[in-house]
Amino acid sequence: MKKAIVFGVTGQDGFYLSKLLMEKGYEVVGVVRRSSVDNTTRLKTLLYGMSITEGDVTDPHSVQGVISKYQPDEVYNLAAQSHVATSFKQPSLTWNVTAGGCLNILESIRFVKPDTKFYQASSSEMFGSSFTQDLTPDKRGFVKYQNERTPMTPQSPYAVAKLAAHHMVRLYRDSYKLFACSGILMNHESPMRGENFVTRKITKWIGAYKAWSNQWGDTWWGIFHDDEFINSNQFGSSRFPKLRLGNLEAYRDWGHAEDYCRAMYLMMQHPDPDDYVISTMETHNIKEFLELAFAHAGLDDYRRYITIDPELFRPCEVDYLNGDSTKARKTLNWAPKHNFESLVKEMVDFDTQEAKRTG
Ligand code: NAP
Ligand code: G4F
Repeated sequence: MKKAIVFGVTGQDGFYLSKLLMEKGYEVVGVVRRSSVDNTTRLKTLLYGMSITEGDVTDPHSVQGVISKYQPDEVYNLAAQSHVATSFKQPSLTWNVTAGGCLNILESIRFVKPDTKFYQASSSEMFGSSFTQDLTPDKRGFVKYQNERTPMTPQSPYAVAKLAAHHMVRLYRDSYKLFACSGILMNHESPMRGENFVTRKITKWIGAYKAWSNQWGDTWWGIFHDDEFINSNQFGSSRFPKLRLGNLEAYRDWGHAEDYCRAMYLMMQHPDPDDYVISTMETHNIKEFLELAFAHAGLDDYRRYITIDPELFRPCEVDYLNGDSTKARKTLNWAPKHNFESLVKEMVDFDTQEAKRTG
């Protein structure tokens, strides 16, 4: 039986990766940091089949202790301060967890068990403002994309930290001959997505709004909108806050976390360690996400339900991500099973059911 340690097991990808590894017959050890309230809620359906141990990637002793104790075949580093906007407010913490954490794991593997395979969760945020540009086949326009050869110009403290970790992985692979690989993953979402990322923020809001309007909105006089609230009548007897969003113009290549965790696993099974871009090869802006999500929920024009909050704009933005994952598709025989439309619908349906269930 192979043994895998997963750092960052309590996050979105921790859930899908642990589930996959357990289905493949692995013994999975999840590393959970100390918290004053339970942070293993995403894992509730998996906990009976895995071991949980305490550790924090910023603490080299705890990292080394876990690797010494469990002597893993594979280590996956999903741990990060992963919110881009937060990284502008907490750059030191982001650096320590996201860059330093990766280094602590690499060093522990080097000293304790150098034949351990290592996966690093690199990010398409590292491309920042960069893209590669080719003429379209009819030579009338250009197609813009990012692949393994695209230069990287990170636009946030998070992306700078991820890029430092990414280079560290390459260095440990080249200099110490560790089996160390990085997945340069484009945005990936699911019903397990953190609630303050834009996709889940939208679908959570839709679920909550539908639950509210089932109770208050189905009256003959209809509902009344002002700038901040949707009101059940002109007196605002019951009010529901509008969905507050920032920049709606940015393009993201949104995939499903389940597909992307399968790509992580495949990278670790390939005979040679390498870096791979993982993407759907399709890009949409936030307005397109909103249009599809609201239409699927049976709501009319999304613009009536949102309010733009300048506080939610970032000091620097990544305007355009569109991954070219040809290398992973050819070398790892990987392809996504979900698409943009099925992803959006799954998230809306999940959050609508959840809001109904929890009242
Ligand atoms: P996530 O939901 O934010 O999960 C991050 C995980 O890191 C959580 O388990 C968190 O624990 C843990 N963590 C944070 N600080 C830690 C520390 N000091 N020590 C140990 N663990 C710590 O992120 P995700 O969406 O699953 O993404 C997984 C990884 O892929 C992250 O590294 C992210 O940066 C990267 N990535 C994500 C995407 C994407 O679109 N999802 C794309 C590219 C790369 P708590 O639960 O206790 O907070
Ligand atoms: O959902 P987001 O916060 O994701 P972002 O910044 O692209 O980062 C995610 O993907 C990266 C991979 O490319 C990961 F490495 C990273 O860990 C994370 O998982 O924001 C997406 C877009 C941005 O352009 C943002 O400005 O949505 C825009 N946006 C507009 N209103 C908003 C909001 N983002 C958030 N979080 N909240 C808003 O209200």
